[in-house]
Amino acid sequence: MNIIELDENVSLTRDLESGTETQRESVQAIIGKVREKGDQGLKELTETYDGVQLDQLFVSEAEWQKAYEDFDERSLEALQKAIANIRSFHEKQVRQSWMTTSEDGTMLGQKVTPLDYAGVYVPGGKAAYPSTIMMNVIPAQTAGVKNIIMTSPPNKDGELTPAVLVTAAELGVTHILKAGGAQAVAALAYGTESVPRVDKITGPGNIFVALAKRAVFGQVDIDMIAGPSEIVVLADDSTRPDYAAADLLSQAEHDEMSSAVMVTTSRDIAEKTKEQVEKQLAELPRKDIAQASLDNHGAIYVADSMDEAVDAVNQLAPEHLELLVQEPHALLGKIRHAGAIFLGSFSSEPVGDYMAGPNHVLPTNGTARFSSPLSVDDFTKKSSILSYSEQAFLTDADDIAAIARMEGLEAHAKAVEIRRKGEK
Ligand code: HSO
Ligand code: ZN
Repeated sequence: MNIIELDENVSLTRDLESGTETQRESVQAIIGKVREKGDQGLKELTETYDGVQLDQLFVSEAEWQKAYEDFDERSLEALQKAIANIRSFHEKQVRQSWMTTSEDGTMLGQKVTPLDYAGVYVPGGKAAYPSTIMMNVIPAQTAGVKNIIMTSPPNKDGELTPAVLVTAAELGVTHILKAGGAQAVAALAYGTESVPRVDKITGPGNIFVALAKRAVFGQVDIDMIAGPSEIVVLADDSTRPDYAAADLLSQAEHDEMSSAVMVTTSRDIAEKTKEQVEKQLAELPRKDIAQASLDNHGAIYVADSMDEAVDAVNQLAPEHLELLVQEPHALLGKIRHAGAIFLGSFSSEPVGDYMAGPNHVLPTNGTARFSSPLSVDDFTKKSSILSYSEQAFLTDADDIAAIARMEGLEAHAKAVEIRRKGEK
């Protein structure tokens, strides 16, 4: 990890994979096949890409039960505690419908309605994270979505991991489709004989999943296309280098493309953190991934003042920001752009990944400038409500007609005037 004098040009943004021409073509072909052949197409594609012939597309009762037998009590308790915390946080996000009534009898409002169907994609293999299942399913359930279809690619034996099945069961998910890649996204977007068409698809995935989500956007809604994880640690001369290093590594181990950055006002802390990173890195099972991430996308920036450091943080607009400084709460007001802000020595980033309650699906690649964590709002939509009394209508009618004529839209004006004159 290099120690660099801070200048104005800091950025975390990396070129996001937009896929090759061949990948995009194959995604289109896969979507086409699922649309044309439904369940049969899905099965054929699962055989081709996952190497398994499935009789049943959905997880069976017997599979759910076996998953519990293969799962230990300690892990189950941890999951249950996390689920309770995440639920209680998201319940605070629920918005009520509202209506205002004026003296003339006008009623105006907004009606909030949950989506009917949500589809949650869960990657296969080692990246089938229980935490990500919770973070996608809970906001949907809290919003009031009645039908949640989860989908995840099966292994060569046609199975999903016990952790995925138990997490889903603990959440109350009842439908898990055994499908991955673009074919799973296509099935959710268009529906098949056995897979209902959903209204929105969320969840992370590889490049094929990302390309497929982009391709079906419009047919259905999608969440953001999440980029590799990012962390920025803001440090002063009070920061413990061992804590800072451990937290940087926690995100660097996600992916070679992840980005772990420190911005500090103290050269001494910069040097000690660099040493700690090297020492702790050597012990990690995923050291190769973390090393590659730090080599290509990691840095320790030294700033002349806290104001300059905060400006840099806002420019970086990181997914996760840790304020590992003496007075974190005093700085909070100055932070404008970050997906999640962690204050003080004990709010280590993994606290947010797993347990605290806020969502860990966060804007990456500088998009915290304009977008927000995944939330209950992502699984609802709003309808405007308008109810005019005759009195209110008569007050506004001439003005409405005037604006309509400004726009050259005579039928609009007439629709109002026909009522004003009381014509039959
Ligand atoms: N830090 C990741 C989420 C995650 N971490 C899942 C562990 N498991 C992106 O925010
Ligand atoms: Zn993480």
